[in-house]
Amino acid sequence: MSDNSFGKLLRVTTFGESHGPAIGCVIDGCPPHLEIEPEEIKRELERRATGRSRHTSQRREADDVQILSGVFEGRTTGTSIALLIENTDARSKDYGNIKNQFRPGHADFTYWKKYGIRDYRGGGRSSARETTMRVAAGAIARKWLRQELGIEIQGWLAQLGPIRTDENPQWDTVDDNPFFCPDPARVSELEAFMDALRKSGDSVGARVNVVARNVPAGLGEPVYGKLDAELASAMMSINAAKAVEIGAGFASVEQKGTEHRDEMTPGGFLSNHAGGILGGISSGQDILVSTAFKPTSSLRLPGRSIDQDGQEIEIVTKGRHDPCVGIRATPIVEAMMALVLMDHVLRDRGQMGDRSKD
Ligand code: EPS
Repeated sequence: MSDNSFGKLLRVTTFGESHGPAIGCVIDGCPPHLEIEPEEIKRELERRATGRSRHTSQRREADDVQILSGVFEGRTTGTSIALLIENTDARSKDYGNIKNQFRPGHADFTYWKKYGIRDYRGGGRSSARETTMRVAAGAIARKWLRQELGIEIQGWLAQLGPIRTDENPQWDTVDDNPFFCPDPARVSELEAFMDALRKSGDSVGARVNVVARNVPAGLGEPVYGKLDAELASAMMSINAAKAVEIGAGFASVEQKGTEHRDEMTPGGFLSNHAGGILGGISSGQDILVSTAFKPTSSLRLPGRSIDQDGQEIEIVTKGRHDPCVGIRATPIVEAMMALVLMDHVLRDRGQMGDRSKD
């Protein structure tokens, strides 16, 4: 059964292919009276877009968003919000030579195995172009969370290939460089690394972290709608995501209980190994999520593969690809955090009432 929607009370459905006429989404369940202008969505889209630095794909989309419904005189009306962005810079001929071939490490093999038909142009539905609509919808969720509960969401690049980037974070500098690196002292190293990588024709992975601050205790729906389970699912649904950690994550394997437990005092918790979630419910601490993105699989370096007839081939991908898709992932993980949290605030209110008015 196909599944292009997520969320329960805030439900987002996305549609569109990378080289189709347009991509779009429908957001159902946003409460009325939220002020929202296209420029506010556009600001977030610009942060994610390709072609804004030499370190990303050079495809140059305007990403002008049209609000087709659900907003009247600058405010949400409570009806479904439809957003549309036209694709204006697709170059489908770049894909002509691999239309019957599978890129190793790419979804085009499994899409073919599953559906038996393939939109080979730019990866079709499996393209990272799809993440545009997550960010558009996330801009609305982010604004609602800030206004309603003062929740602030901040993402950043934590590691690119071998380079750790968040040992000395200066949070107000994250948006000052094309990597979303929180440490200005590491930016020139990242630039040099990426320039050499791009020249070599290879790609690399990255780790992107996100924190949500001022999240009230009580969000999360045990046992199958735990907040951490749904955050992990949301992050893993992003293209190229390969691992998600909440709080201490895999490091908790080596921790002792006395180290991992977040001791409590009348003044609050003394640490945050739990990543702000206990038993699937937010504790009131910062929510910490870390996502690993694999190296991009569209490479101009030749590799061994097969074609749709199962014959051995040598594959070379042309086109304008990201040497590190994780560079553009920060706005996407922020958007997914916002969408999951807003859905959970609405779900919590459905059962428990409006805690902010207590
Ligand atoms: C992508 C390949 C490139 C990127 C695209 C994601 O597309 P194309 O081959 O059509 O130039 O530009 O990213 C976007 C267009 C975007 O807006 O994120 C891929 O294979 O995932």
